[in-house]
Amino acid sequence: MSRKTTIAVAQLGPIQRADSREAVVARLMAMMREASGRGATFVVFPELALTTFFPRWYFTDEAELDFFYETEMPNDVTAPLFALGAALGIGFNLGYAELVVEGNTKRRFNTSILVDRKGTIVGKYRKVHLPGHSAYEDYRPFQHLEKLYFEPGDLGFPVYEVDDVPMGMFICNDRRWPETWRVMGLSGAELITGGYNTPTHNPPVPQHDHLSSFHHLLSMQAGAYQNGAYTAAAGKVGVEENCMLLGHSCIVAPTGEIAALSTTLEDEVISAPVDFDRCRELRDHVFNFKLHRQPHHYGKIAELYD
Ligand code: CDT
Repeated sequence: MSRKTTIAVAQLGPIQRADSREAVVARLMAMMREASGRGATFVVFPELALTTFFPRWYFTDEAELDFFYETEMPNDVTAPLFALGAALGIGFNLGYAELVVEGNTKRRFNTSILVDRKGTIVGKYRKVHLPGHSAYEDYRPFQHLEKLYFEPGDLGFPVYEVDDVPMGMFICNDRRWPETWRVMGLSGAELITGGYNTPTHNPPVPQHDHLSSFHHLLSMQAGAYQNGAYTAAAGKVGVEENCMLLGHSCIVAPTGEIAALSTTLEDEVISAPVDFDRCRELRDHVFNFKLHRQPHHYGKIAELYD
């Protein structure tokens, strides 16, 4: 990928439970075509992009739960997306629920991948910061059972060379945690991308509901600026199965400035020109890690908290 290019975010409107994966992939492909038509060489899709956000329900039937997971990637349903990406020469980040069968054990992760411009998977990330709760909670109008349906990611925060650009990933709640960004910043990430499903109502703390967009953009802008990286976030947005999900998918420059922001609660492509050499404006000066960091004072950050 050239140091100067265009990147895009493909925000998804709601996916209802009855919607087929085939229909969703057709939507993703339409947005990939639009992104490519704007000159984008990379496009970001949301977290758990192939289905509705299923952790809002409590399932007791394992087969019902298994339905939402992918056991291989690409698979028959997603292969056309990979083929289109390769034909158009556009890379992408895709989030999905991953089921790994190891002997008699099932392992479940909230996963995303980086796919290069040739359609090859070059990186995988499994969500580290799982929000929500692990048991059914009666008082909630909808559940947030990520702690029941996934185990914390076991891959750390890797940074991969994707078409010559060092890239890392976050998934939704990860973007609120400075450690997420810093680990990838320290590995030299110049583009940090991810998807989200953020309900605008958070039942345990409803007094913060009006701040959901502010907290999202605050996290994205601070993460970009403090690590001198471009970042892009794709939301699944709008009213999905009676649950309102936050919009404001965005692309943020290393200066922390918002370069593109979605304005609808539907499928929407946003794009922005990027110049990865601009990361140096931060990394060589204010956030020159080698020159200015004082890690001997940061030990507590990597200790257990109790
Ligand atoms: N999917 C996901 O991680 N959602 C969480 C909801 C937390 S409630 C504020 C998020 O951080 O957006």
